[in-house]
Amino acid sequence: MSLESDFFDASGAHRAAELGLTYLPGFALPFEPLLLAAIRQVATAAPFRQMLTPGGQRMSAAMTNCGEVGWVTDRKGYRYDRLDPETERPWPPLPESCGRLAELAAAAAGFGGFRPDVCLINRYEPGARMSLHQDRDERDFSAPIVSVSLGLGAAFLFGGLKRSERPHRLPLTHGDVLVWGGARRLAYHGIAPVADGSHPTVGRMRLNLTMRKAL
Ligand code: MD3
Ligand code: FE
Repeated sequence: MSLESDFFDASGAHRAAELGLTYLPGFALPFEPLLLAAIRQVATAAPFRQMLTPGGQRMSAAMTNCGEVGWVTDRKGYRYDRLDPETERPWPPLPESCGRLAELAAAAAGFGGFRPDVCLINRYEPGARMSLHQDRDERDFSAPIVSVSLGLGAAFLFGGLKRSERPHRLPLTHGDVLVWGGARRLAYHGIAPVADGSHPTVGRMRLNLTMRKAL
């Protein structure tokens, strides 16, 4: 059996726990209207933009942030910044609906009292992807990361602590929530190119929210 097969079969929950993540299928569905309204509001104040990597490549996913800080990348590097470099103003506040969802999901995964201070929002149009990387710009790796997928589905690539480990492929769909904590917090991960399609409420895109404690 290949490493990439049937992650979410009958034994999926067990496999997920082994890998240091908690999969909560459909957990965000009751929050969908609140989340979509929140994303629209954030994007009005801090528009989605395709940032430049330190190597000079334009990212294919467009991003924005809300919260006390926002994750940014440019020729100078990756970092969290209190100001949006596009508007030179603070990022819009983290909507209450996002904070509450993150706290509920983290608690369901055994991380009580999680209070995110930033939500990074990624927007993938068909063909956009995110190559394998680690999230290590946060100060405290003991805090979990809560991720919410909306809109078009995508294959999530979940590797090990070394880039050379072959990643598992996990299909993520609208409303799915994942909580990453513990040993796998620093695992390599990415998103395979998003296939073309249209989601009934979100349209021709995939949206991903990651709620984090950066400070
Ligand atoms: C596993 N986003 O924004 S979310 C990112 O779907 C990012 O847009 C992807 O990777 C997306 O940095 C994946 C799931 C995720 C987020 C953070 C993680 C998985 C993670 C941190 C550690 C391990
Ligand atoms: Fe990441």
